[in-house]
Parts: sequence; C-alpha cells; structure tokens
Amino acid sequence: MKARPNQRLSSQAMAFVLAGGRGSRLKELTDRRAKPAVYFGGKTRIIDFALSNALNSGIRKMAIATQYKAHSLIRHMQRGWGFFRAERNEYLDILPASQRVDETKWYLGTADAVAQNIDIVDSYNVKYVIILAGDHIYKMDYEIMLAQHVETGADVTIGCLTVPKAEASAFGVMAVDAQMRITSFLEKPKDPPSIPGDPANSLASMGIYVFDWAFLRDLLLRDMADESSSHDFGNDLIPAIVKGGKAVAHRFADSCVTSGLEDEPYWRDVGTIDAFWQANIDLTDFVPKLDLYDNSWPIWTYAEIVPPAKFIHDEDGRRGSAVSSLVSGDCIVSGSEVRNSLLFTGCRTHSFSTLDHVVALPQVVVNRKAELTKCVIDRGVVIPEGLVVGQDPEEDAKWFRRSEGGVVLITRDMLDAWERAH
Ligand code: ADQ
Ligand code: ADP
Repeated sequence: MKARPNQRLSSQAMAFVLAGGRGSRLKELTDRRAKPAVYFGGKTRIIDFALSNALNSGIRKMAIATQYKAHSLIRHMQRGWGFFRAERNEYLDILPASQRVDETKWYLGTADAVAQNIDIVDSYNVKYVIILAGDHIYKMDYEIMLAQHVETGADVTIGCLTVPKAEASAFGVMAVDAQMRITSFLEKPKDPPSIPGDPANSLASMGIYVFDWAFLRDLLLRDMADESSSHDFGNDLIPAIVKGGKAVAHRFADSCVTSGLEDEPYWRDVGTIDAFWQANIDLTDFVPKLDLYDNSWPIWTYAEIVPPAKFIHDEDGRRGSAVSSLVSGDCIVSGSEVRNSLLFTGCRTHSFSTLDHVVALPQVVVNRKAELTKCVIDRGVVIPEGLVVGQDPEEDAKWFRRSEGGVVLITRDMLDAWERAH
C-alpha cells in the first residue's frame, strides 16, 4: 500500500486481536465464555477495551481470532461491533479456529492464529499489523506506538510497562538499551531480571506488537515450517527477533490515554477473581484510576435499550439506596441498601437486602433479606431470600468459590447445589 503524505499511520494499519485463550484463572466465570467476553465495568466486556482503543486510534480494519468457548464472544461482536462497512473500506472479521484453512486444526499458538489467516490480512491491503490481546483493561492510542515503530525502523515494536518484580514471572520480561532497543527477552522467566537501578521492578511485555506486515508475513511462513516451534509470539517469534533483528520497546506511559482525573497509566490484567473484583470495585472510588466517563475516549459496546435505573422505598418506607456505587440501566433497587458495589444492567434487589462491595453481573436478582459482602455474582443468578455471604469464610467455601483474597464467586451451578441441599 502506497502512503499518501499526511496520512495517519492507523489508516494503513489493522488490529489483529487474539481472543482465543482460556483464561482459566477466572474459574467458573469462564466456564461458559472466553475471558475477552467476560463483563467488566457495568456495561462493557473486556474485549471492548482493545477494540475501542483501536477504533479511537483511527484503525478501521480488525480481525479477531477466537477458539475457546467463543459463542458469547461472537454474539457480542455481531451485536455490538457490526457497524464496519466494506464500502467505507472498513472491515471486522471474526476468525474462529478450525473453520477456514483446516477443519480439524485449532490455533496451536498465538502466531499460528495469525498464520492461519494470512490471506485475510493480505486482503486488507495494509502496511502495518498491530497484534493485541483481547483480555486487558486499558486505554491506549496505538497511533503513537505506530509512529515510534516507523521512526525507529524496528522489525517489531513491543508495548511494555513496569510491573513489580514479584509479579513479572507472568510476563515476557525484557532489558533495553538507552534507545529502547530490546537487548534480551525472556518469556515468563522463573526469576525475572529487574530494571537496572530499580531492583523492585521489571520491564514487562504487554503482549502488544507492531510489525510491518511484509516482515511478519515472512516470519510466519518460516515459523509454520519449523517443527520445533510452538508457534507463539512470546515463546518463539519475539525471542528470535531480539536475537537476530531489531526489536524496540514502546513505553505504555507514552501512549496511554488518561483524562484530567487520572494521573497514572492504567493497565490491568483482570485474570483472577481477586483482580477482577478489585478492578470493578475500584470504579466506585471517589476518583477512580480508570475514568469511564471520559467521552473523548469512549469504550464502545453492545448495549440493550433499557429503561433507567430506579430506586424505590418499599411499602414500609424502607429506603432503596445506592451510595459509592455504579448502577446500570434497568436495575431496580427496592427497599435495599447498596454500598460500594457495581450493578450491571438489569439487576433487581429486594427489600431488607444489603450489598456491600458486590459486583453483580447482568440480570442478577437479590431476594429479600439477603446480605452479601465482597462477592462476584454471575449473570442471571437469583440469590434466595435470606442468603448471607461474606461473613463466614468456612460456610462460603462450602458452597461457593472463595478466592485467596476472600472474594466469593457465586454462579448458577453453585446455587443449584446449595438449593438442593437446603
Ligand atoms: P500470555 O497472555 O500468557 O502472555 P497467551 O496465553 O499466549 O499469552 O495469550 C495472549 C493472547 O492471545 C490472549 O489474549 C489470549 O486470549 C490469546 N490466545 C492465546 N492462545 C491463543 C490461540 N491459540 N488462538 C488465539 N488466541 C489465543 C503474553 C505474552 C507475554 C506478555 C503477556 C502480557 O506472551 O510476553 O507479557 O502476554 O499479558
Ligand atoms: P420488594 O423489593 O419489597 O421485594 P417488589 O419486588 O415487589 O418488592 O418490587 C417493588 C417495586 O419494584 C414495585 O412496586 C415496582 O415499583 C418496582 N418494579 C418491579 N418490577 C418492575 C418492572 N418490571 N418495571 C417497573 N417497576 C418494577
């Protein structure tokens, strides 16, 4: 593709979103849906963040590779992201594994997910490909990262951020020189190296990569033919480029999008029940670290057309109230007290019930006299009258999943078992 002067780089780029991972640390929340399809923040799902970043950065060509429990993700994409128009040179393709090149072959690794779709990427006629993970919460302007990639002439540019060394084993960890050229890269090392002069922290890969398509295409073809490869970006392709080519790190702090409210770069992998609960509850803070109200960087999603949230006194005049909480449309808080909680669309809470530090996914019903503290309630769960959760760890763990951090996850299946026994 020949560039015109003053053309934004994003208009010559596509986003390839990897949304096929299992996300097993989210336990039963990902029993029926892939991690990118998990709800976050009251209205949105996790994948909406990466896709909205791409859209807000000016990218109009996207492909999403799915495989594990893809149904709810695909349905979400079709409902919420179906506005791309080929006649405006906009494309969004959903690419489930085993449905194109080979009927039986799953995507072996993240690089294989791209390799199996080389023809689709070719058809987009783009100069740059930005590889994204569909499972992180952050706001980032990819145009800035593309500009650095072009300026440095790198083979690959990798988004990076500083993480505590104690957590760095979960990441690709790199060392860089003064020009941000990556001098070493270790995928999920047991003993991660720290940043020189900053022993408490390591420089971690965000799993975001910018490539010239011509370069990546070649690399993928060679990788496909290599039987010793696991066909994974972090394990195979990136370490090889660091050794034999030019890999450059891009600091997330340079391209993260903050509003006047936030002052530090915000990036979360909400990969565990504790991290998921915390990141949702953080939104109820007086000044949250993630500003969902910044309409200069909207997070697009599929949203049903629903009536407004409603707060009512019951017949005895008991107040239905929510403080320090986010309450989505179609919720009715009736004669109950909601504190420091987040209610997704369509929740109902009935008289004499209390919710404290609760994340209730869509269509949760909390019946009378239930007392819920520090829990995550899966979509559509009906909490029976008088159920108390979050006060007796042993009792909670008997029926529900209690995380290391003391968050109780309640799903329909768990409640079915509880109901059979009571
Ligand atoms: P991980 O996130 O652990 O590390 P991985 O499990 O490969 O790597 O997942 C990356 C993304 O690809 C996720 O969004 C996942 O859903 C998706 N995915 C995984 N397997 C897939 C498959 N077979 N087909 C399609 N999609 C798939 C990576 C990097 C690290 C980096 C972290 C940052 O390897 O170097 O530090 O991301 O989170
Ligand atoms: P409680 O909270 O005491 O258990 P209900 O569940 O009967 O009481 O709900 C009380 C109030 O909630 C109703 O009187 C009504 O105002 C409101 N409500 C319930 N369902 C709806 C609905 N579908 N549309 C509008 N309001 C509703």
